[in-house]
Amino acid sequence: MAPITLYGSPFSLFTGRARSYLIKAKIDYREEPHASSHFYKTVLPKAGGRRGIPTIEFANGDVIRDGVAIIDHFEKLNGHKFSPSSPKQKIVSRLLDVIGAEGLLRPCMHYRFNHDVDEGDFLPFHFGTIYNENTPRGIVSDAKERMAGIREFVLPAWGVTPDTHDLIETFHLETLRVLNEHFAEYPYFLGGKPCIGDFGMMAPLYGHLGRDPKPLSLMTRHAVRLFRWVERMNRPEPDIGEFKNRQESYMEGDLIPSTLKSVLKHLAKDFIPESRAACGQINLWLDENKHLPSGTEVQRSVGSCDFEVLGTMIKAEAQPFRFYLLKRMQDEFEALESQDQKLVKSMLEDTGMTELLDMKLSRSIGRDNNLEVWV
Ligand SMILES: N[C@@H](CCC(=O)N[C@@H](CS)C(=O)NCC(=O)O)C(=O)O
Repeated sequence: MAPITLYGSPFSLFTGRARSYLIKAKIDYREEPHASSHFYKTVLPKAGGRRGIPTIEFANGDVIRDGVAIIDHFEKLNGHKFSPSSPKQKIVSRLLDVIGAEGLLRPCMHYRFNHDVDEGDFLPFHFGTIYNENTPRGIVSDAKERMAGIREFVLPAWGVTPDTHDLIETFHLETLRVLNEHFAEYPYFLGGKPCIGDFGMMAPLYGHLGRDPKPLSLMTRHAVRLFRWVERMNRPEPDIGEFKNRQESYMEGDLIPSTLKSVLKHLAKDFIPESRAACGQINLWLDENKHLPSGTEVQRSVGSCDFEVLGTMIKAEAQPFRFYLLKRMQDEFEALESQDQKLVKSMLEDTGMTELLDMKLSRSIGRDNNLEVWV
């Protein structure tokens, strides 16, 4: 079979998740920048007109836009190889996916734009490659101008302002610590092979936090076992040589080990207050926008919300996509037998995550023509 084309970029957060999946699933692909006339003329119209990476193109010309849809596609084809089937692990896999892909963007944006922006050509080079068709002043100076714009206008949308810098950094160091402790014991989140949640967590932990100069130096200094997980996730073999247990399977007995519970407990301190506030804001917006015809494209954000994390107030945009992913966890939970639901609930209680089961949008999100749409 001819290789598929992965439109992406080495420093892109969401490409990191899809790429890791393709590597682990041993799917032949070639990665290319999306700044090309072929992408704009041929791929973009089939991607619902929404420019974004990752997007993949098959040899027959079919296109899938969005990392979630790409992974869904291959999971279906390969018999859900990376989807655990026992109740607690199933839920934790979905939970890590949404936290990774949508809930850890503040440190990603902070370190990239408040620490690394003046670190030589590292970032301007990468930005240049995603916009390289229109660079009247040359790739590097054009990229620098774009990056200054992102710093000024995009960072606040994620809640990254001078008032929140200290919190973001302290929180991130604790994230490194708890993840490092987990990966000192286990090669992947759920044992000897990656689950969907591992791929979700690769989004922030590779492209930004495990690759940009400053956060990479923090990771190598404070969290070598986490660094090894990042490496491992980008290799086709299991890469678990330093572990005694070389079984390539999820932990037995539907175990969620205490090291993973500590990770979830820590992440809940940021993820829960933001999700609660965002859910309220999006539902308010949906109430005010009842007239939207079914099939309307879902915007990245619909207003902003305020919440408190460990004593610091944060204002960030409320993003429906978080709830598109969270619903997958809720759906899995609702499909469980009531005995299993009890086990899952008690595990979620231990980690401070129970509230997530009830955080629902009043209108659901589907997909049409490669776009997320209001149903
Ligand atoms: N929900 C999408 C988000 C993809 C996304 O926002 N990607 C960013 C880069 S990491 C992007 O494409 N930005 C606009 C661009 O580069 O054209 C996914 O999971 O794939």
